[in-house]
Amino acid sequence: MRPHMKSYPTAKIRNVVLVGHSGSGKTTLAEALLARGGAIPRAGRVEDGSTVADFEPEEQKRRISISLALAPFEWQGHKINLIDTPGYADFVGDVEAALTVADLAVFVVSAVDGVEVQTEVIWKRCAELAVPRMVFINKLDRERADFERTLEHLRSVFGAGVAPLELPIGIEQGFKGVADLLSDKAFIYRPDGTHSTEDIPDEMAELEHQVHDNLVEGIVVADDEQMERYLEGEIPSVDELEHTLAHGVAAATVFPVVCGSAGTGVGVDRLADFLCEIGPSPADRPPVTVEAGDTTVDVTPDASGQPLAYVFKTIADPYVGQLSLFKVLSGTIHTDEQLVNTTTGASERLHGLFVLRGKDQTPVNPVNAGDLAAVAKLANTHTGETLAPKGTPVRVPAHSYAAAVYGVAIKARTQADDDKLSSSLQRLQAEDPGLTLERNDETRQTILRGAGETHVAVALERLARKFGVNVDVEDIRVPYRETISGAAEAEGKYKKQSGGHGQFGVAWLRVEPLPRGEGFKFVDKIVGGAIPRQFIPAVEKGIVETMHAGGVHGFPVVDVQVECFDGKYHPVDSSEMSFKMAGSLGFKDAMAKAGVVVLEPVSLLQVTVPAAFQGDVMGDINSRRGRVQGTETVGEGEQQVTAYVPTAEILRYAIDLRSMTGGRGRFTAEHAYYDVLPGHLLDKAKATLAAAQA
Ligand SMILES: Nc1nc2c(ncn2[C@@H]2O[C@H](COP(=O)(O)OP(=O)(O)O)[C@@H](O)[C@H]2O)c(=O)[nH]1
Ligand SMILES: [Mg+2]
Repeated sequence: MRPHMKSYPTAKIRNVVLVGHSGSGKTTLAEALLARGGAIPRAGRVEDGSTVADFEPEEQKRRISISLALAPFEWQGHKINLIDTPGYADFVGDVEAALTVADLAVFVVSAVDGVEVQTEVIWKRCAELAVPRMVFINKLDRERADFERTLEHLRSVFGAGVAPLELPIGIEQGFKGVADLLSDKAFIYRPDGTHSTEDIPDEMAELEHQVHDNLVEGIVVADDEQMERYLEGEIPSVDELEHTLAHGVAAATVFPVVCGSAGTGVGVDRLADFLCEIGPSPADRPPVTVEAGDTTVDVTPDASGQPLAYVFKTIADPYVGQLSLFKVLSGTIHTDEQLVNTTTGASERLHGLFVLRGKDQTPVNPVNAGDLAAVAKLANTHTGETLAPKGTPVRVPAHSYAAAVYGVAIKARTQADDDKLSSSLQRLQAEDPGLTLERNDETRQTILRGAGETHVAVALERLARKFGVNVDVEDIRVPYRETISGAAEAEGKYKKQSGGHGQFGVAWLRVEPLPRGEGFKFVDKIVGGAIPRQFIPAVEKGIVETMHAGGVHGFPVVDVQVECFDGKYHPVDSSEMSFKMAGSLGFKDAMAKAGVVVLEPVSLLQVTVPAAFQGDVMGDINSRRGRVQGTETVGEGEQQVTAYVPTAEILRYAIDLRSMTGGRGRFTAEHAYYDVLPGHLLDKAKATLAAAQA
């Protein structure tokens, strides 16, 4: 019989997300915790592609985490639902997804590299969402590891709530244990990851006492009664201190800092202890506010309440179908439960419930309020949707995704690839809503967008691996257009005499420019039957087709008014065909006489950066032919720069802004209007058109 996972009560569940900058050691720490908890026989290595969390080929190839991964393990009667997340900015969508179900975020910070950009970005997001936080200072065994510097860094960036619970004993190769500031004990580690409990070494006793006193003071201020006793000289017990501390953690006002090494195992078991002792259970968190029609309802993780599940992630699997990862917000969910997707209205039966660890599945039944589990083959359910009993139309507000700001044009390699492309991309989007897809009819390109270069590259690799669809990548072509700069008249004459009955039609046309964005206007000024009524629409049709096919430079023509004011016909030879041709020929001629200008799209660009980068960003916008419209202070020390910039100049802005600001900037860009392309750039614009037609 396959092993079953035990069902844990809400109070014994800890939903813990590991977050932080790429390379800080999250995946290695998850591995160490799983091994220590007995969930896996031994810890795998990121370098060998043998970890539980980085199981996808795209992750193993790059040696980075790309998707969130579940890594649950059992520890002292608790079930710790660890969620490993990517630290790379392109994949912040999965961090967002994990934060919607986590009750505690553990920030993994490298003692060598300190607080890095993505750590700051995610901390800020956690603060907005009021997610409880703690910090694991990692890599203390590494050369150039520095605990004090890292702690100072944490304090300066994250403020006074940062509270160290441990000090390292030894450093770099000599790192062998931690001093616990609450109990005044030293924990010295053996190679197998277990530890012995000893007295604090003499040489650090003085420092330890001082930090201990600070910590105790920091904790007791949150509790009036403890504070009073403390002022009278009584030191609360370790249990009492932990209790008060746990309240501060749940309220997201205190951020405990512990330390260790995911590589050597020092401090790892103690981190697991802390997660159980001071980490909030789902029941310790504020209720989740869900939308219920025009009002909202607060949901608490009550195991006897209505069954309610939130799907925070779906994984497209070509073999077993789609996997849906969910959190039980309330009630108890059993195998074969019949629920309704409150977004799509689809009825879904939850056939088999299981616990996911990396890619491994272990059956579980039931799943209690607060717990995380997975289910296969929900046909009509996507990321961010809610499952509820029939007649309970409640919905968890969906979380946001990083703007899809970097795009490439994709082209199916073969007809077989083309046939499967759009359905496969849709399945990929269901898994990763941070991807967008758009068809541009003017340039005849399909554009895939994501948060950055790597995001898009990974999406294409998944497309090939999961669905066998191969595409080639092309540069995005800018949809240039052309229009006229003056007014002119011309005669469009089509005459053909070939044997029997011929073709004959003449249309006199006057063209003049329309204001930008008006498109096309046809004015029928024919009087006295110079062109018979039934042929006038054909003249217009000939003009419209020519405008679409391209004007003097080959770009679609816009913003023109065409008046048809005279013409000639032949009672036998005239036909719709001849007047369509007359319209087309007359239009081309009139346009050439009127003078032509090429138009380029201009985007509204909004860039948000720390104030220190404002000057660089504005200078860079100017060098891209952009026009800054204004700047505004938004949030803490951040500036938002608004500008109009030619779209052709910002096709790779996602990459450029990241290198300009070290990943501290973000932006949105949307089409705003068309403007005249400077003459010296015409050849370049025509070259992209030529490439497209090649
Ligand atoms: N020496 C040492 N190396 C570590 C430690 N933690 C992680 N590493 C290494 O740091 C690199 C990045 O680790 P990884 O777990 O992939 O980081 P992540 O991006 O945060 O998931 C890998 O080469 C790990 O082997 C540690 O505590 N000590
Ligand atoms: Mg990782």
